[in-house]
Amino acid sequence: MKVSIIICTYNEEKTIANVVISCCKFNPESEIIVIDDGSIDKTEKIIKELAQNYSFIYEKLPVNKGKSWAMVRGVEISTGDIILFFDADVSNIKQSHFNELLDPIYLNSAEMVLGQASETIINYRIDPFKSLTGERALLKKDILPILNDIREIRFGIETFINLYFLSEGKRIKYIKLDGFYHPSKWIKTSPTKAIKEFISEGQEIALTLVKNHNLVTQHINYSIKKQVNKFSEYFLQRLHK
Ligand SMILES: Nc1nc2c(ncn2[C@@H]2O[C@H](COP(=O)(O)OP(=O)(O)OP(=O)(O)O)[C@@H](O)[C@H]2O)c(=O)[nH]1
Ligand SMILES: [Mg+2]
Repeated sequence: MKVSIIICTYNEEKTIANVVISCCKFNPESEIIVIDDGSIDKTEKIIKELAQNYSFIYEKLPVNKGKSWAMVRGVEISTGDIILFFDADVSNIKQSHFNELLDPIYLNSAEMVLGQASETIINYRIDPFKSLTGERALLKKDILPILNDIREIRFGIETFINLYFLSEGKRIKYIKLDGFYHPSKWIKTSPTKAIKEFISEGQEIALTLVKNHNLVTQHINYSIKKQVNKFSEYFLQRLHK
């Protein structure tokens, strides 16, 4: 199965080169797609220089459209069967991280794999935001039906994808990426900007949850049904003994 790695970037001049190089170097067989979400820093210049030595697809959106728009655009132009979304602000990327993210999909032991940086300010075990990670692998065919629903929901996209997969009863696997570093926005920007971004992202996520309560209900129904089935199987087995 062919893999398309989609890197969405918005003003990540400090980290973009290393992310693109790592993706290319560790995945020579994969298609690498960089969607530049209208960056106004040195991102474009850096990427154009990289294109002389590395092979990847680069598309720049004329204006900033938000993370979800960029991710959907990446999927639309991808040709792989497996999609691996990869944030552009991360570092300490190792070959093993790609294997860990992709193997469960190859082996059909999960329909979506969510990678979590070990190097963040919140401990992996208790991080309430770990399901909103930017490193996620899934089958393209599973995300195609919701492309139009997620295009404009900006930072609500991860919440929507998670809810959709849960409501469809798909298996989600969490993995810890050892050594992988993801800077929080409190480190990336000034405190005022970080607070502003935190509030607007929170609103986008909350709005996604409220608007898609049907998916939440569907997931709850699915979980109840699964539990009931498990119990009935257990009792039937006991009865037959
Ligand atoms: N902030 C932001 N990031 C974007 C946008 N479009 C694409 N991105 C990329 O999406 C990825 C995640 O963005 P971040 O701002 O780091 O958000 P996050 O990692 O989900 O959130 P924090 O951990 O709270 O910082 C990065 O690779 C960005 O460059 C956009 O419109 N705004
Ligand atoms: Mg980030």
